[in-house]
Amino acid sequence: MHFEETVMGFLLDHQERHHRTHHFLILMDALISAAKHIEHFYLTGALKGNTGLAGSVNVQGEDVFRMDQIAQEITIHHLRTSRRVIYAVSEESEEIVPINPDGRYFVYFDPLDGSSNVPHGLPVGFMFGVARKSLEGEEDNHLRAGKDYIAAGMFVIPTGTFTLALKDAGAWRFHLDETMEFVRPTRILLPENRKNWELSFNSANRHAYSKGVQNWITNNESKYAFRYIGALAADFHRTLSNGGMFMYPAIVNHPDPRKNRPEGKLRLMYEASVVAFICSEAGGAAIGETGNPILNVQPKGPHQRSALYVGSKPLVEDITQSLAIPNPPVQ
Ligand code: AFP
Repeated sequence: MHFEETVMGFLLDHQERHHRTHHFLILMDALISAAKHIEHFYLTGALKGNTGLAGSVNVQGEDVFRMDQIAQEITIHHLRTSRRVIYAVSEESEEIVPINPDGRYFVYFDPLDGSSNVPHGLPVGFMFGVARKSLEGEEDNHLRAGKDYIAAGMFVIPTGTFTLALKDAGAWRFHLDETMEFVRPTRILLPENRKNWELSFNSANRHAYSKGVQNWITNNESKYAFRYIGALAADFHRTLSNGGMFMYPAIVNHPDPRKNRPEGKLRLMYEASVVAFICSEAGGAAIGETGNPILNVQPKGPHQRSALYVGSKPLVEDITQSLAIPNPPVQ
């Protein structure tokens, strides 16, 4: 028989080797339990009538699905019982959720990202970033920039894959086994060979991107395969494995100016910073619309938005040149 190393065994070893506390393990156990619980509900979503709308809108003004509510309830429950979390920021809650003043961590999460896939039972993400409270001196700010996260991860539900990045310790992928354990830690490094690199963006928006980005796409699209699932965790999972770039540029040239999103669409704390952190541990890079590193962006609010270009360094560096040009003519 062949037995695999579990995620908990991997993390225990990691903590011990770095002389770290058990608190992080308890938090990780809570997040992993939440993900398995969400996965369970998602798999039976259609049969149990849970794939429809809940009848409310969230803080972003978007329709909330019943599954969004279920995933939020599950995650908050597990974070509470861990007793290790001070505050949580969730896509599903306008206000920052106070959990336990004696906790040690801040968790920023989207329990079910990629809602348009929910009615079809197609992949969605459970994405999270973790920061630790200041252990010396006063707590300055519980809304941390990505560079101050200590870990970030994404479960692609219901595919049984989990990617976890640990500060200065790499990005790792795990798979769910038949006993519902995440096993087989596998180091993820973006491939340097361009052979399988892919581009991923919502092509329906391309004429609304800045002229620099439109030109870049025109000059580069034929060199790479193109894939788009519509759920960041699933699309970025491919980018990490195959190399290339995922982007969600700012919308600045929409024919209906009211639909412009100069600040970008994705949420900084639980989408852009999460994948930027993972990507950096996998040897890649992530920038915003002005070419600024996503990891350096200090959030001003829990639900701040951001444009995002993330993936293999040569592509991210290359598109930075196009972002720097104010508004060149489309070629
Ligand atoms: P929802 O959770 O509101 O569906 O948003 C998902 C998401 O934030 C991200 O996961 C996708 O990459 C992106 O939006 C898809 O957006 P488009 O539907 O505009 O392509």
